[in-house]
Amino acid sequence: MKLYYSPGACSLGIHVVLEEIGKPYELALVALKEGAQHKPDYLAINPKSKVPALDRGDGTVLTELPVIAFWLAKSNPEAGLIPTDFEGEVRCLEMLDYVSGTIHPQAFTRQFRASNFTPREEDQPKVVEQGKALAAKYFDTLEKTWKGGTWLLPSGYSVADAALFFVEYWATRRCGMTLPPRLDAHLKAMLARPAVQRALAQEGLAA
Ligand SMILES: N[C@@H](CCC(=O)N[C@@H](CS)C(=O)NCC(=O)O)C(=O)O
Repeated sequence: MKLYYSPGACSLGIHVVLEEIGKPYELALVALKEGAQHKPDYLAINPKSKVPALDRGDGTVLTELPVIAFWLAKSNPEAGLIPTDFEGEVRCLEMLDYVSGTIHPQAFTRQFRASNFTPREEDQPKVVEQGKALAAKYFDTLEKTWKGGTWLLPSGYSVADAALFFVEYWATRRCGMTLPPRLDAHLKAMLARPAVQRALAQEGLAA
């Protein structure tokens, strides 16, 4: 397997999952800041110009973080990264989707790439403010509806935790946010996991 990633991008969530699984894989750098995602070499891998993408080693490539996380968890059941009952699995997918489909684009892409949301440069600070407000609102929703203990789901650690981790990491390390108590404890618990520490170190990121 080969993970196409960029340091500190959402691909960090999949990097953590691969480290949790512990099977051999390669990392392939896609330097987003240099526009590598738009170059023909990478478009041949992922025509959507995004990371993460996972080459599964059989000539096929998967894209979209929730789908990659789901596939990795289901094809490595011994790693115990997804609930085994149907309802638990559905709740896990629900969380993956909330992080990747709502929190990532609405709260954080607004802050990191305001120009994607408005053609007028003078409106960009407003877009960033909206992103900050939405991040606080979404994290507050998670805090109030938290059903797990240390981990997000009551069934225990799962790929949903790896997904929540990358937005918590952005919030605190890139955006200077203070997380509500359960999420703060969750981030600390994630940072204590050897798999997370290895993924951060391999990407050259501080814990
Ligand atoms: N829906 C995709 C979104 C992935 C995504 O937005 N990745 C960002 C990095 S965090 C990216 O590759 N951005 C490059 C660009 O937009 O040019 C997923 O969840 O995997």
